[in-house]
Amino acid sequence: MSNQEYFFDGLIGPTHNYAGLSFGNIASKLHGHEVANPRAAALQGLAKMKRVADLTGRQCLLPPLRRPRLEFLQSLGFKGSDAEVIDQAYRCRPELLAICYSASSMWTANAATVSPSADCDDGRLHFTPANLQSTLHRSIEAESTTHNLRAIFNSEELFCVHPPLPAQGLFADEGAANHTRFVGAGQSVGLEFFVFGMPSGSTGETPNKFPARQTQLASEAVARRHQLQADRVCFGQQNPEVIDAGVFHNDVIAVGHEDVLLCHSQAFLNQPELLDRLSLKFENLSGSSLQVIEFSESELPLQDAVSSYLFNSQLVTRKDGGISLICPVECEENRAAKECVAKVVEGRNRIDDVIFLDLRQSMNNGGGPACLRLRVVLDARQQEAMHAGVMLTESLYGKLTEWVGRHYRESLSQEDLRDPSLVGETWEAMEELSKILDLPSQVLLNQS
Ligand code: SUG
Repeated sequence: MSNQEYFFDGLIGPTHNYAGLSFGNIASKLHGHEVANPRAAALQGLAKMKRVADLTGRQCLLPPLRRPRLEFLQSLGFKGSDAEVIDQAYRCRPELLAICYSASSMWTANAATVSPSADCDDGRLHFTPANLQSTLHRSIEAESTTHNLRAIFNSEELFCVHPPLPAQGLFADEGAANHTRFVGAGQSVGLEFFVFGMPSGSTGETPNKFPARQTQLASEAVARRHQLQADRVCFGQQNPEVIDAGVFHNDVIAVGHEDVLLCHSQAFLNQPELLDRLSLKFENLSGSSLQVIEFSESELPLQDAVSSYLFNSQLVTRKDGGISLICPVECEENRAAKECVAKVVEGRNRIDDVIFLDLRQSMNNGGGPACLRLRVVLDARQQEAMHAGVMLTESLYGKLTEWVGRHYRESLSQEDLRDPSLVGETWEAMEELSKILDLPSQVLLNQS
């Protein structure tokens, strides 16, 4: 067993809903206040996990965070029984109730930034859970995510789960959605590419319309904490114009895997210079060249890139060594995106297969295949040491689909969030999940 990349998808929680909470995320705004189907959402997510498990044998999951987070409402002055707190919040500020119910932890590309031990000076695998400062509903994920990662990767000798960065705008951090690791064939040390939207200082170019959710200061701090030498790191800035067009995370406009980078020609600021710098660093580190597959505005207009989520496809190396591109079905329905997919698969590169998946429940909140997974490269000892209960086996898949069928509603509107019976229903599901995943219920319900 050598170093291998594992995919940790977020198990979609029972309170998945459309609250229109993410400013700058076009799908979230467009579908805000529609009626969600949590059961379909979870089954779509599990079907993706099963497909990747069959292709790679390396699929795991992260549990949903316990919702509603009533402590959040209590900290804002809502008092009384659970039912009273919920009722007051709904009547006074329904958006605060939606925040404490959000299932947004499903997008585990935002759970943390991960540096495999081969890249880090102390030889440990480093995680920095994202503080998700830019949106209130996501900022309440950070503490519980840290807790869960520590329970799953529970060896200080092999893993280092840092606390999130300071909870402050200057350190706004959205995790692996703005981080890509490239590695040459047969190599263990990789080049870590950090992309930020907000430069430090007062002179750089910034978006006008929508927020930049990742700061340069945060990306630099994560690289420092993870003990990455300068030859293993490259920093770049997102093009502010694409942020204003709805690219709220870099993984909406670029995806990298092994020695391949697939991106739009407008993804980055000063793109030609940045890609030269990235390619040179990669060549110096790995002795081989980086394959950049770029689509221009005429091949794929920015608007189609954002609506189809082509660049949020997931690239996975299969057991047979080929690479599959896992796209949302929206790419099959968009003519320009479909043509680009065909070019990728027919081109001279290792991506030789495409799979279109229906992830519409997540997509309608702006979360595609790549948003739903966190990549963790583990060596043999780390594979042995991590909590085995989160590995998606055939049997776990069966148990989880059955569990979803018993506990999840088929319809959840904003109005439904005021129903106090949703609290008990959800917590009961989480109690049972802790048994299925063999994780203490104090961990899943964060009662410790
Ligand atoms: O942070 N949507 C998420 C989508 C995250 C996608 N992740 C990556 N690109 N890696 C977000 O904007 C919407 C929730 C709502 O509106 O109900 C939301 O949080």
